[in-house]
Amino acid sequence: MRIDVLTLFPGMFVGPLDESIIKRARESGRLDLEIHNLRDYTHDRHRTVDDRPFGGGPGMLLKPEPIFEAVEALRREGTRTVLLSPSGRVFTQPVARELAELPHLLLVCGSYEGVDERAREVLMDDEVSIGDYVLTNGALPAMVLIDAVTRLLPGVLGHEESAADESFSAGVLEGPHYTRPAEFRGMKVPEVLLSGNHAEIARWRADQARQRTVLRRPDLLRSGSSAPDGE
Ligand code: 9D3
Repeated sequence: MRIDVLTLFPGMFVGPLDESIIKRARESGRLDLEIHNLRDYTHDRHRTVDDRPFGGGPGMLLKPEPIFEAVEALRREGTRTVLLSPSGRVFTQPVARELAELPHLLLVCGSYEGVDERAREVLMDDEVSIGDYVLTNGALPAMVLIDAVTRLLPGVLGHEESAADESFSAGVLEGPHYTRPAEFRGMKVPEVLLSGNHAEIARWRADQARQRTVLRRPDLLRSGSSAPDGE
């Protein structure tokens, strides 16, 4: 998959996307990722990307000209142009799966108070928020999206990791896990896990997961759907 990112803060993307699984996905060619500076698509001597809102009000808006130039230069046939914005549809695992099917994402990071409505209306195919809290700009949300989408691309995760996903995320939280030693600072691993009784272990785990979900995320149980990841 090809992903292009348009941002005012390209430096924020250095580091997080150069580690671990994303790094491997890039090295193997399964993810082709490029970061672009919106300022490179300006023509005035101050490289102006923002301006004050007509009608007044707080903050600044991204002006349309650089966004139009950049998006028109970077998109092609089959591109999904996605604006990261607090007003977007909320990013969930089903949305990640939907985007992972596409050949090319062009992610446009919102900044300041937002973008000129004409750029949103004409250029954006989709608009995504990562949740109901206020961030300073759309760069971290873009990285969250890239991370969630990349691990779904064919061949990026090992078979064990991806299979684990399917069976354990069926609408409940995970229960507790333990590794060696069997006793640590007086704290013992639950006896059942050492018993070798796999049917009883499975029952215990399912019960622990259900209890934890009732306590922490009752919304997951009441939401109706029993499909994996809440689809
Ligand atoms: C005064 C209204 N604010 C919206 C709640 C304005 C505003 C705040 C923060 C406009 C943009 C931003 C910067 N945030 C993003 O661009 C953003 C974001 C977020 O803040 N939370 C969750 N997801 C996202 S995706 C992009």
